Amino acid sequence: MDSLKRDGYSLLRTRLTEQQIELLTHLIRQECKSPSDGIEVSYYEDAREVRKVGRLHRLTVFKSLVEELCKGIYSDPDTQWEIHRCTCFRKPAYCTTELGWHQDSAITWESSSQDCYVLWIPLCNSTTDNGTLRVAVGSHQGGRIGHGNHLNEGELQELLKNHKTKELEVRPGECVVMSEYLVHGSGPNTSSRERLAINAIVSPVKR
Ligand SMILES: O=C(O)CCC(=O)C(=O)O
Repeated sequence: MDSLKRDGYSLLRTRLTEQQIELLTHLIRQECKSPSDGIEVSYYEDAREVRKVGRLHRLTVFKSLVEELCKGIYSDPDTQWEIHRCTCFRKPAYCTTELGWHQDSAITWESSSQDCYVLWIPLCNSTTDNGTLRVAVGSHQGGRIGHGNHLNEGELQELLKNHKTKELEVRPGECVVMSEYLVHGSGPNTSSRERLAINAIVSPVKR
């Protein structure tokens, strides 16, 4: 996966089936109505638009499907994977909120000392009009910026001088793998359909 090294992201060869997509979509909608023990349902930052469903890896089905997708990261099928976070962002139709540019790595995060990857898996067709993932190509090469996670305005302006941004169009169940240092975010959903996507921070278990 040369593009993962060079650009900081790549499309995995593993993907979810239609039945798996339907199941996960159904479970996420249920969790939003009535969260199971340990699942966190909140809003993204102050925006009372974007629903954030966190700790989804506590549900066996999410855990095992994410582990299955991880097999596409390394060619060694015996690698075991640890899931640090698994979250869904649910953007309703005509939602103006954007997820700001950030890295999925921060000095204070428990997982930050390991070799981490981020998986991003839309459960619907993810396009430029419904708030798909946007990336700053190659931005992982500088490692963690400041303390990591959200970039301040100065850091962002500096970064955008040196890196092109790209909106990734991804089909349902396909999986984008990113470096934990890749600067990314997502746009507003101007379409008439809800946009659901899950992401997971994973690392290989050291043996
Ligand atoms: O699903 C999205 O809109 C973006 C998710 C994301 O950037 C993240 O969870 O780090």
